[in-house]
Amino acid sequence: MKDYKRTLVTAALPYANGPVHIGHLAGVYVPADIYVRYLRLRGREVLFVCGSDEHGVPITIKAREQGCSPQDIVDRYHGIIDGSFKALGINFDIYGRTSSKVHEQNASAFFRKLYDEGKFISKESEQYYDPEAKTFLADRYIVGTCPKCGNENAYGDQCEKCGCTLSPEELINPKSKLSGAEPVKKKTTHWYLPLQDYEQWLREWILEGHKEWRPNVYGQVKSWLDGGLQPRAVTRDLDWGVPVPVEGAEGKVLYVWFDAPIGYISNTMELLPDSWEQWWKSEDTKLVHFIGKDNIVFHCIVFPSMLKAYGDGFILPDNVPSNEFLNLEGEKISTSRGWAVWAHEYVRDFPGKEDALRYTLTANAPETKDNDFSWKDFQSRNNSELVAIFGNFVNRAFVLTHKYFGGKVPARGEMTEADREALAAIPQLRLSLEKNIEGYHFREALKDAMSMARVGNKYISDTEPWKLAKTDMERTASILNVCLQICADLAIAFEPFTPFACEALRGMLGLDLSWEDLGRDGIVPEGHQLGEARLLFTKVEDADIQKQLDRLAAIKAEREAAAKAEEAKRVSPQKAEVSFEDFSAMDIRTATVLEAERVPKTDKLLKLTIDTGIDKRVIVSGIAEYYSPEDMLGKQICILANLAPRKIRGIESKGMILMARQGDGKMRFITPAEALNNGAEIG
Ligand code: B3M
Ligand code: ZN
Repeated sequence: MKDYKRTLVTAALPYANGPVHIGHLAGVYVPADIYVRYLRLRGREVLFVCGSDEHGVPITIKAREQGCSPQDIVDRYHGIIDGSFKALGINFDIYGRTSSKVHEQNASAFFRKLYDEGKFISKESEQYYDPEAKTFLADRYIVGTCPKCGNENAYGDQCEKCGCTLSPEELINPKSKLSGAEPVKKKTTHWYLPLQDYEQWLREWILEGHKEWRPNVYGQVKSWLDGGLQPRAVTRDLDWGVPVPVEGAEGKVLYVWFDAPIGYISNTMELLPDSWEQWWKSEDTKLVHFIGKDNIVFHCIVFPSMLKAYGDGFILPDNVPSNEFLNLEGEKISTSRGWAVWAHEYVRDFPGKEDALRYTLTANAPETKDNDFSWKDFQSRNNSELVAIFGNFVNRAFVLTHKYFGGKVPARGEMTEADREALAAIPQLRLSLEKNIEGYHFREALKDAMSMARVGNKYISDTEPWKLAKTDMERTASILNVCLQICADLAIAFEPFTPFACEALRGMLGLDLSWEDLGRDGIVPEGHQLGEARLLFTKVEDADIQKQLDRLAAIKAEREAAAKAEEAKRVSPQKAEVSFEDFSAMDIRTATVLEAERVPKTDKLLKLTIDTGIDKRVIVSGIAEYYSPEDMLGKQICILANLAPRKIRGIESKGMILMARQGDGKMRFITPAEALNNGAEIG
């Protein structure tokens, strides 16, 4: 394993077109922060870089939807996102933004160097153009009818209703989202990075050189390489982004996925204008990219190829620990459908419980497969683990030391086997915790820290100092001395995971603790005066959880109602043509309902006795879901009188009531615009 002097940690730049949610936190930002906190605790030189990704089509769409500028959108969400990270203790050294001047200059210069050195290929292609808005249209800007499901609001790249991927050519009746005009094809030139030229090098660097990368990352890279790399566009026809620094390229900007990764470098430049290169161009720097699985290709293939093409000593990532996805209450988190727990709303609704979210998202982290977040599990993690084990142990140790020894750390007498065993467990768990964090296995590392808390909690429960104090204060003193050593261990071991509680615990201990103290016996010296005992964690109440569940239920109900309304509008295709003769053979009449009753042992059938003007007869009809017998009494309806009679549930039914059925299945009987005589002929 190479011995690096420093570590540069990047976390994927969140799009500033909305807040971050727990899926982002679990996937990228909490694991990255755990890793950086651990390195800082160990005294390693580390830089933690992130920032808002402020370009790209989704931001321009959101701006149009909200009738404001893209800059307004990114200003709003950059602030919300930055505030969320700070509130949750995710402490970047810089949280920059790609709409910054530094980034525009840097990204532009980066592109121009590759352009001047002929690293791009240019291709003329035909793109969709809005003749009225006089602008090229990204696929997202084209809407039309989905050929698969008939959804009239499908996008040029995807139908959100049936989930199929589309190209604008496949849309039926495509229209521009900007002007409603029908898009036309127009020639345009763009530049491409010929990724295929880097394939062999990527194989050697990753498939040969980084077999230790997570299987989901390694596997995805391998399948991309085995699938054969294609040239990737690095420019776009858009008016929001970094302008392409080439004469004649007006109206074109850098493609967001070319521009954003350079944002990592720009943010470092902004923070360290004189020394950024030691982080990005020194072999003594270990570079680690924390991302979600949908960003693997950009961080393992595209960005490294860009850096390789640029040369100038740029380093490549030593690892890209990408997580899978987190679901919410069994469903995929979806920004567009509002199915999410937004970080800033969590901070508002659960003040003082920032650790609880970090802890739960780490304990359930989707490190090797998608995982689920449920509010019940969150409550249980907080109440049964943080409060009942970690918090309870520390509280008992402090309260009893204050009660019996005035808060002074008591002397430790003769050690027993139980004392030695409890203290000896910590250094063992420390080794495992270190190995797990260094290997990016944060769920396992958290279990090691929790095991230390369980050791302490079991030790105090087994030794029961509160009972012993009645008869053997000396032994009580020894026990509490051991407990306080373990409290200090927890303050160190949990710092990467639950920083707020550990800050409070360090305050209560009144000690300056370093990672090297973890597991060292005697870190809490005899006679040392403890601070007041405070609860490190408080319970999550049922009512708090219910409020969140109700919020999600309301979102689901709204979504289902919208889907039903959408379904209701769906019109089935016209049936095959019939001749006038065919139609004339049907004898359709007005009739009035004289009696109505449910058909026993059925949910859907009503037995109606009607006056057709020709005769009185019985019709059995499947309308009980929509009408009660009382609803039908006295109503004038339309019937197909000469339908061959048939037995339904033993009842002879002569004819059929004409019903109108809409897309969602809702049915209504047909009645003449005004009352007519029964038997009036309908044609
Ligand atoms: N803005 C995040 C995403 O795909 C994307 C990351 C850029 S990191 C350079 O959600
Ligand atoms: Zn569809």
